[in-house]
Amino acid sequence: MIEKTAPFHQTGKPLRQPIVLAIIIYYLTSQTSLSLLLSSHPTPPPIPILPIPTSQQISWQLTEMAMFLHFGTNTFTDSEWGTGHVDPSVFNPTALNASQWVNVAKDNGFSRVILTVKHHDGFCLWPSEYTDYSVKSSSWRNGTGDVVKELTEAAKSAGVPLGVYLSPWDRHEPTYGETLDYNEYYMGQMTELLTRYGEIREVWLDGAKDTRWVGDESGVAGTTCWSLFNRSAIKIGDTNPKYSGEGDPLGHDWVPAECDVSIRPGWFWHASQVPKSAITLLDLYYKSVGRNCLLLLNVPPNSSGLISQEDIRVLEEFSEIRKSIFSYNLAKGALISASSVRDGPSDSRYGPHNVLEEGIYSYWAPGKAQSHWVLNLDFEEVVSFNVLLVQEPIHMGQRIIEFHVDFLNKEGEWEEVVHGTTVGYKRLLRFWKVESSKLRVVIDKSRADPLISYLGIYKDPFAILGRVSNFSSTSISKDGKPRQQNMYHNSPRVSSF
Ligand code: FUL
Repeated sequence: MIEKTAPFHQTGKPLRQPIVLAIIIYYLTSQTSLSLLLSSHPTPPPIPILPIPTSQQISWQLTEMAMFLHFGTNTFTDSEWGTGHVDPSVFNPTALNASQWVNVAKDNGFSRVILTVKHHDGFCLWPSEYTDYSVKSSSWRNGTGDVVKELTEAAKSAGVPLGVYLSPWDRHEPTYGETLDYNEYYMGQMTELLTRYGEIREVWLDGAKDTRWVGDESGVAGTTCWSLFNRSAIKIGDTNPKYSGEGDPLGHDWVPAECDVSIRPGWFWHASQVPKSAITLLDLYYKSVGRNCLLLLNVPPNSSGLISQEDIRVLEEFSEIRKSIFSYNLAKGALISASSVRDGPSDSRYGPHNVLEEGIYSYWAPGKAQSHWVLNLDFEEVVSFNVLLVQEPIHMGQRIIEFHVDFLNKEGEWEEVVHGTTVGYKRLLRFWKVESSKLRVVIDKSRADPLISYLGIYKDPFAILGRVSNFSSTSISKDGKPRQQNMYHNSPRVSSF
């Protein structure tokens, strides 16, 4: 620039051109976007909006699904809540194999297992020093067995973290009701569990602090589900299902929700009960993991000490179905653009292509202080899909309050496909099948600049709008394809389920 202007001075010509140039440069550089482009400093990352999760809470949430194992004297007495006075000799799982439990969990996408080491009847699955009401008084392994030890070892060798459920309610222990004595008894047992068996990753309790119970035992979260929450609003034994199910957009604490549900009608195994279908489990997956929650699915070992084959078959089908739906993200075939990008369009750190990178740590961030936030997907050909997946980088706080998706219809007009509220770690929405080559995700309302870490669109051939009972006769073949003709509506609708 200096070299170029020098000849004007040398020839003694008036300085008019350099002045004009300087004015133009000054004018242009005073415009925000260009000044950003010319600046040698990148725009710093957006500031997280409080509350945010701890690293343990993030790891917990990323696991998506855990397996609950209800097992104890109830397994042998056909009951759910044992009286606490059943003869401990009834406990005799002759074929018990904790490795089978762990492998069934691991092979089917469950990243943790949680065992009822003591349920309400007070019977302990480990030889506690504080009571005789335990495996040591049972016929199993002549009273020398320890289920917690066997499971810990199996979990460790499979690399699956283990949690324990130590019921505070104890119908056997005579000190129950004497607050101090029972608390000491309970803490003594907890100490045994946490000191004898290596790492216990989770203690599952009602009224927990870092995560919350979603408020029902059917595995279903609210369609709006914030991880934001006020711990002070919780009263033990007095859950407000709506508050727990939806969370609190004004909450000061980060307390994500967990949806617990059993694969069978009861929590414990009963010879007369059968597992839910894989399609029902898929529906629960959409309504728990797909609503920013963790799914804790109970799969109770039977009286021989094994997970029943019929339950395993369902879990395998469930796993196949998830793979067949979610293994290919159709959005990968699209050209993605955004209404704006933080740090300017040439910067790749916050560009829209980040939404196709798996995981939560890279994300699309729009330009600062915008109020119009859109991600456009342009396909070369028409694609058909009926599921949308959106994820937020939750370490930056949960932001999105409302969003919707439009597609370009045959008349060349934008038409709404689906409307959703919160996103959080993961949001899945199902809708009538859409066929189009252009769609856009529009964020309508957000607590701060919205950030999106992943966007997926998929075809779910198992989806039938309506009540889940409609699914029950649908079964799938070994290759994961439905055996029954699905009932798709021809035109898209503004609805989701
Ligand atoms: C409830 C218990 O009463 C049920 O038996 C089951 O263990 C469930 C997970 O928690 O509070």
